[in-house]
Amino acid sequence: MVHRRKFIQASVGGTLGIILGKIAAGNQAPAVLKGQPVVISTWDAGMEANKAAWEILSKGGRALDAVEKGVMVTEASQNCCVGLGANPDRDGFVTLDACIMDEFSNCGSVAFLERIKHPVSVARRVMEKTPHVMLVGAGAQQFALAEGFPLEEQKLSPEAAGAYQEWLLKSEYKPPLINVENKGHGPFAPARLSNGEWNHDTIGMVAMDTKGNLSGSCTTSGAGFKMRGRVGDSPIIGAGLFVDNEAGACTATGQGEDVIRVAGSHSVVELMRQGLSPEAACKKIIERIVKIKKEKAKNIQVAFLALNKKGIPGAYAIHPGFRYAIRSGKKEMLVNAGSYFKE
Ligand code: SD4
Repeated sequence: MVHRRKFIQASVGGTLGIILGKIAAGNQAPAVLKGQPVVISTWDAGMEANKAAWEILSKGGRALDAVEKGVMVTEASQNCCVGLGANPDRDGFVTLDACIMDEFSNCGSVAFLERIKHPVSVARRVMEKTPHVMLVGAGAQQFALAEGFPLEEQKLSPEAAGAYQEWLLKSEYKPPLINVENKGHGPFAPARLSNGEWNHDTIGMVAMDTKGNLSGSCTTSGAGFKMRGRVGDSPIIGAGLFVDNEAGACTATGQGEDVIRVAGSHSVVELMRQGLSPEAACKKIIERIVKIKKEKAKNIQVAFLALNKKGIPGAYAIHPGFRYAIRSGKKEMLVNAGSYFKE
């Protein structure tokens, strides 16, 4: 019986495809057939990360494995701002934050971690091998080494090294939380790489597997030239990531301080529990942030990306420009999210 049902789902997916067409001007999230695995992740780098996640999901693997392997691609890419080649803090050190959460509400997190290539995997070890949820700084590094993760040399990408040298010219000794010049996207605006690709300092990913179970991960180098010791929303369960296997999953990107103050991802998931669509839930929490920040909202970017239990994705941002990658069935694409401000 179970086998027969699985067969029917598979053939429906095979015949019709899973994701439907290109995104129209309305920025509609693509429809996904119920019962099929799906992975979504933030920004353009999500396309490559989703490929690795899809390798696992398409073979019936667990969403937890998919979201770890997926974001490891971004962490390892020297072409990206997420891992050890990313923008350093104001003292010149790259410090990394990451977390992971599974369908049983198990979760693990590391913050202010230095010289470790795959913080998301250390976060998973915290989840699986310790009685704790979060390890930070020297303690997190000590745990990583004890678990066999090698101590790497920090090697800034040419873009990060250049940006840091430029920042040093003025050396404004405060975290650049608000930056009006780049139209309100703050220090979290995507950077154009020399190869023409757009790049970002964070990836958040959520996935649903063939069993309908949800998991999520989030990994970042945080705000460029931040104060030493600054930790954003990304490694904080309920802020940068939240998974509830009954209600849905959500991840956040953008100015972490403003995600933390509304317990962003948790709030989005609770609204999905109450029946809101993923996009409507993301929009409500974006509106809450805008209300709190008042005029300052014009100068910050925050975006949420969510998936409900039916495998439907949705997203919303304060400003235009946020997009996410989706992979499901045989198709893959980038989707532009709607935003509070229209330009
Ligand atoms: C942080 N939320 O550290 C992260 C940064 C980010 O796109 O998402 N950038 O605040």
